[in-house]
Amino acid sequence: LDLENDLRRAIDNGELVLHFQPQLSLISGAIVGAEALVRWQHPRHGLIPPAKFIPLAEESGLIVRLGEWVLRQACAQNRAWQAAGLPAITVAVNLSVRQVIAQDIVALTRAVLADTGLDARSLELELTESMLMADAEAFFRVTEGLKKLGVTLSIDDFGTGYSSLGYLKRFAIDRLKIDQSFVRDLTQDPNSAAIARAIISLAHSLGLAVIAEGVESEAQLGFLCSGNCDEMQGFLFSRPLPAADFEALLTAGR
Ligand code: G
Ligand code: G
Ligand code: MN
Ligand code: NA
Repeated sequence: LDLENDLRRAIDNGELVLHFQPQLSLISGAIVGAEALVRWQHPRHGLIPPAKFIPLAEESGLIVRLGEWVLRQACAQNRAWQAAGLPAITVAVNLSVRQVIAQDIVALTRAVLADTGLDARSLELELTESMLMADAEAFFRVTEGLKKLGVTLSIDDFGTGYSSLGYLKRFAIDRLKIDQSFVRDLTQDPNSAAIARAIISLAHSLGLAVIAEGVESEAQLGFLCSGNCDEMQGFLFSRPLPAADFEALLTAGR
């Protein structure tokens, strides 16, 4: 099993696929976004989840080409949905530390938006606190550059990093994604509930929007609604779906 060589070929052979997980407004109940999550349709091993190959892609440097494919595919797909007259949504793409350090992500994003014809406002890029900790100067340049393009920027897994909160006002961040670990324990653990409440309050005080990830139960949803969280994403509403299934959901909600 030589996954690294296989992965190199997979990118060229069209074995990567994107799944899309709906993001819902807690005010309107409408689908307002989709997180693009990559999977690998391996010819012999079947569908491989990203946790099995993203780390490998990062170590080998393949993450640059993989990330470029994901960004291009996600933007092209969202543009196609818009062209088909479906309700306008934002597509969110995960960036990894290695990608942001190893390539000019601002130039790439500018080129992909131009090539696909997608409006920058229909693209969100998910950054992590680990990027900021790896290289604060690069993080500043990248967030400024992406902000100038008009792209929405979010912090993924918010609350799990070790960075100071000061960066939230220094950098051009638009949204916080409350990490799944806090959402999971929301209704059993008073500390997780307090943290989730504090993140929502912090976000709103700074003029940022906030989305909860990993919502699996009605009880969690109720907590988040009464706590004024803006959006939710999780298995309660839908797992990440192949493009055709996501499109059917979006069409049904039109
Ligand atoms: O879809 P799933 O829950 O299995 O994703 C597992 C992890 O893989 C998540 O942390 C997610 O952020 C990451 N991931 C999924 N797709 C991408 C991608 O296109 N690029 C990067 N860098 N990470 C991704
Ligand atoms: O790290 P990131 O936030 O990008 O990871 C997203 C991952 O979370 C995806 O792999 C996705 O499949 C997973 N995920 C999304 N919703 C839920 C959920 O409700 N419960 C659990 N356990 N995982 C979820
Ligand atoms: Mn994410
Ligand atoms: Na996350």
